[in-house]
Amino acid sequence: MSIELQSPESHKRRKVAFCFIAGLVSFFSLTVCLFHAIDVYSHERVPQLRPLSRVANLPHNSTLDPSHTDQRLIIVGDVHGMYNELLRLMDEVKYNKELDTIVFLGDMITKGYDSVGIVDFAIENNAFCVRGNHEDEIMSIYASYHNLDMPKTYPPFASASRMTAGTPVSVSMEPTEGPRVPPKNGLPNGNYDRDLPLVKQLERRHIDYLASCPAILDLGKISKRGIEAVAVHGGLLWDELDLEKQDVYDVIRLRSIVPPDYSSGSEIPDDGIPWFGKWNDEQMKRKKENRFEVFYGHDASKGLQMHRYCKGLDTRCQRGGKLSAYVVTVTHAAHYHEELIQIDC
Ligand SMILES: [Mn+2]
Repeated sequence: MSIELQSPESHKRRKVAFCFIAGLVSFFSLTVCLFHAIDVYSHERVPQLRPLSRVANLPHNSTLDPSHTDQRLIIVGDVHGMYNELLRLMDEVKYNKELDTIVFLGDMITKGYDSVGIVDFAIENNAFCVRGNHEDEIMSIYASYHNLDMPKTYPPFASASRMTAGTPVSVSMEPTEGPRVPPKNGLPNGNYDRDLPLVKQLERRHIDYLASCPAILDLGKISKRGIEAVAVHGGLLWDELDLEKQDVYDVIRLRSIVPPDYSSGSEIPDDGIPWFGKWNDEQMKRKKENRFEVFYGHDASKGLQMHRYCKGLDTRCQRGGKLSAYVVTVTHAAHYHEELIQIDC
């Protein structure tokens, strides 16, 4: 048995090494703490999301003015992040930023490959929008990720507001209520795992743009028939004349109306009957001044729908369908031309 004696030099070297390692560990811990602190405090600095506005009007300078020729409204169905396809559609309609106003019918984002690109395009081109269920879900996930209050998505009542370039102003609201359907994991029907990578890519200007999209956008009297037109993502319930009193949850998600009286909605495509058939029939029974033509998306299972009082433009681009635009042009004083333009995806 032998005992190895340490020289005073090797003892000192060990002390130095120990101090060095201890210092490294402390430095590492401090860095980790610092990153946590930055994470927490940067989240706390993010302002709350703007609550959903129920009804907004397209501002006068963006609504077709019957005295100005060549102005156009380009109403675009569900894009779902299909950026190159959107650019191809804009080429096909010969989009002119000076004369044309674009309206997106919701579900601009998720599923496709470049949702951020779509929102950037919308911002750069002062496009208008309505909120789709996918924008709604992204709001919730964004709020959850940034420790914000859950967006007050379903206000029971809000007065009409005006929008300027995608931003509604002077929105007044009564106190709000939560989602009508119990949220899964605190989120209304969102797919957290699928959508979190997109949420992380969104900068504040993107989420502010999406938050500015109202549930219902009143487009004004844009047809030669002099009928008021509105844009929504899902649909409208035929038995409620007042747009302000339409149920916002339905407006964003409606696909069907259910028996016995067909006055309540469902998200399931073939639950009862399609909302738009009943809507179309009921408009004929209304006085002309109470009729609405509805442009909507959301129901790819029914595909393109061209009825007198409702036009469905979700043609499932993200699954190899088409991307659709309904283009309304003032051809000469108080004359309108309407045309469906599609591209293959
Ligand atoms: Mn949808």
